[in-house]
Amino acid sequence: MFSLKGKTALVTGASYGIGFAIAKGMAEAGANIVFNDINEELVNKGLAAYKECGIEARGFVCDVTDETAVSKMVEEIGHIDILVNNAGIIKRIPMHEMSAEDFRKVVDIDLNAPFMMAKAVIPSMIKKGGGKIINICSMTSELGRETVSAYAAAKGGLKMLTKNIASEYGEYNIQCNGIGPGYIATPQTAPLREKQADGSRHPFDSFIIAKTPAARWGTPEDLVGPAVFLASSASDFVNGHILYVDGGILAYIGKQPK
Ligand code: NAP
Ligand code: GCO
Repeated sequence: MFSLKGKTALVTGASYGIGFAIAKGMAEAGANIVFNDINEELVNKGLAAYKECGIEARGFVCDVTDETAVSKMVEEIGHIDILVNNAGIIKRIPMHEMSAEDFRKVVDIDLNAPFMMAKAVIPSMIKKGGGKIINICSMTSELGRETVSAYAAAKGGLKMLTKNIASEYGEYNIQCNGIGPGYIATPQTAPLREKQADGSRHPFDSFIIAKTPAARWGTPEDLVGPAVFLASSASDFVNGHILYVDGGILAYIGKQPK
């Protein structure tokens, strides 16, 4: 029931990071992988990385905020059984210092784009008798923190978009669920883990370790099993659920500082 054999999975922003790990895991479960990224250099880097893992992926240059480009890419791919809305950015700026343009850019990529991607693939999923949509949400779909107002607003919206797609298209055997990663060691969080000048841990690194029962940062590989589960027939009666893969952060008040 966890096999993805014969399925076509499109993972957005998957040249590296979480998207790459999820796509690689889905390929190992039998899926045919298609991915996009924002420029040719990244797509070529991704193609080479997939090839190194023995995966013949198809790559597209497509900015997920450009609806015309999204429609063209989806048309070129043909039927998509599994869509993973992974592409995303964050801008860490105190809200009162953040420009409206920066706020809009984050919401455009992290919320508007998953809407446009899902809108593009759903008609074919309905025709084919079903499909799987997985939106990559966040701890900030539930919790806020300083400097991430746009990102939290977008990821909170993405949680509700996930529930609404589940509600509107469940009758067509389309399941739409979210994955809410905890703090994962990728380029996106690298600034939060940088060693200090004196060689000590970044304060945020220590903070996250104290806030996570697993006492570690997650890795992109930690998300593969949950993603394969939500992409497979094993989750055909799971719909509108946000599966938090956070090492227990959301369950834990946090360790008393020493
Ligand atoms: P990442 O390392 O920054 O990778 C994001 C990918 O999305 C990059 O390949 C990026 O390309 C691509 N992308 C950005 N804007 C795009 C656009 N307009 N069109 C197409 N592709 C675009 O991020 P990550 O850590 O792997 O995170 C992946 C997803 O997980 C994001 O949605 C993120 O919000 C979410 N997430 C991450 C964490 C974490 O702790 N890392 C936790 C929870 C959720 P560029 O290289 O050109 O930017
Ligand atoms: C931040 C981090 C987080 C993670 C992730 C947590 O600055 O707080 O980047 O937002 O990326 O979303 O789930």
